Amino acid sequence: MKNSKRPSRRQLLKMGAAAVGGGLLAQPKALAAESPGKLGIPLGPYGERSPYEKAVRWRRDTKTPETGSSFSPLQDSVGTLTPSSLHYERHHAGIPFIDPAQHRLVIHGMVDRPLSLAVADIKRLPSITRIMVLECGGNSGSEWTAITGPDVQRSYGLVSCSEWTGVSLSLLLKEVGVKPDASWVIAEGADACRMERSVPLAKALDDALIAYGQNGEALRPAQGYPLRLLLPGWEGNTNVKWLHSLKLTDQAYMARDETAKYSDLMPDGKARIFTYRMEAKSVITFPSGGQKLPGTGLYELTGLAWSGSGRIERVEITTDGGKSWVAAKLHEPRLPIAFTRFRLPWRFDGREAVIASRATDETGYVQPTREELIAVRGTNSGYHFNGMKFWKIQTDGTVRNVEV
Ligand SMILES: Nc1nc2c(c(=O)[nH]1)N[C@H]1C(S)=C(S)[C@@H](COP(=O)(O)O)O[C@H]1N2
Ligand SMILES: [Mo]
Repeated sequence: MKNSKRPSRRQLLKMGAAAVGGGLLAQPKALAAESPGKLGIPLGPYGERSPYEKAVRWRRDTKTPETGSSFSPLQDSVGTLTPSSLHYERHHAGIPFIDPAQHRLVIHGMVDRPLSLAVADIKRLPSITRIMVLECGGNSGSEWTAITGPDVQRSYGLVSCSEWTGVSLSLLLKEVGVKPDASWVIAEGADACRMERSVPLAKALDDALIAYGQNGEALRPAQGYPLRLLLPGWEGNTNVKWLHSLKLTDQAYMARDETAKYSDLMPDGKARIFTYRMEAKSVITFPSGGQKLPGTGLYELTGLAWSGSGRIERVEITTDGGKSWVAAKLHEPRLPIAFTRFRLPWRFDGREAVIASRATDETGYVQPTREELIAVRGTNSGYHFNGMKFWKIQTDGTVRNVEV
């Protein structure tokens, strides 16, 4: 480490003495325990994390364990990528078991040359890779009616960020020759419910991806192995997994998941439909609900921000319930439609503090308060909630959900 960095580091350790002092004293002992003399465990063919690491997805108990959602442990996350093993899951009919050698993607309907592609065919085409966030349209939906999520995982954990690799859908559409009157692509999955969504042709030609890779290896079965559709910035549901059919049409299908579900019932009784884009959102992951600060002193407030419209431009943090805001430091690189981690040093002096974050994206869109959102959309909908999240740090250091 460079000499110039030392004073600030020492100062930091001194300021956080309550939290780290014990650790420093215990260090010589810890080093002794690691001294040579005993062989470690053998090398393994596929990696595992340390048995000391306990972060897991959380799933509400349901009568049918094959369906439902599991939530990413955002409170335990560091950096900006979600390990594939902790990616949130949302399945309407369980995870199908698909042999990639048997699987095919059929592109048909209003096209000149229908195609049936094997996974191996798709892997021979020019590939692209992008880091991208995926968020369920229902993420934090419980916040519409009540501040019920006791922690950040259960309230905001239907979102994850991975590196995805695959083929541009526009390339495949060029191959089949889309007829001039076609305006929609109906995507269908090979799971038991044959989940379908209607995708406007413009989006399919713009930045849609047919992915086979996730974080440097094949997609996980839960994420759609062997092929899934990815629509950057659009609600999770449109990102059809186990993709086996793309049909070009001149109208939307009005499928279950774009009419009865994933539409927003407004206060006047009308519904917003095809509300695809996930707007800017952020949440503080530490300290967050259910955690306890071990004492007063210096901490780093940190969290995640993302936007379906592009890059995160700014994140501000309040520690006084929204009266004043300061700019947080943003980790680089800030990729469009990806997690951006933010942080801010903060001293807990033992007095109650109400904290929240507010994200602004590159379009200038500012994450609203829950009240601002409800004023426009009412509380009939369970979808597309992107309001701010307030946590209350109590005098004893415990952190709770709070309604501000
Ligand atoms: N075929 C199929 N695709 C699907 C689903 C599904 O149940 N079946 N669930 C959708 C929903 S609602 C979401 S939020 C995302 C979840 O993706 P993940 O499980 O990889 O996180 O996939 C979408 N694609
Ligand atoms: Mo979803």
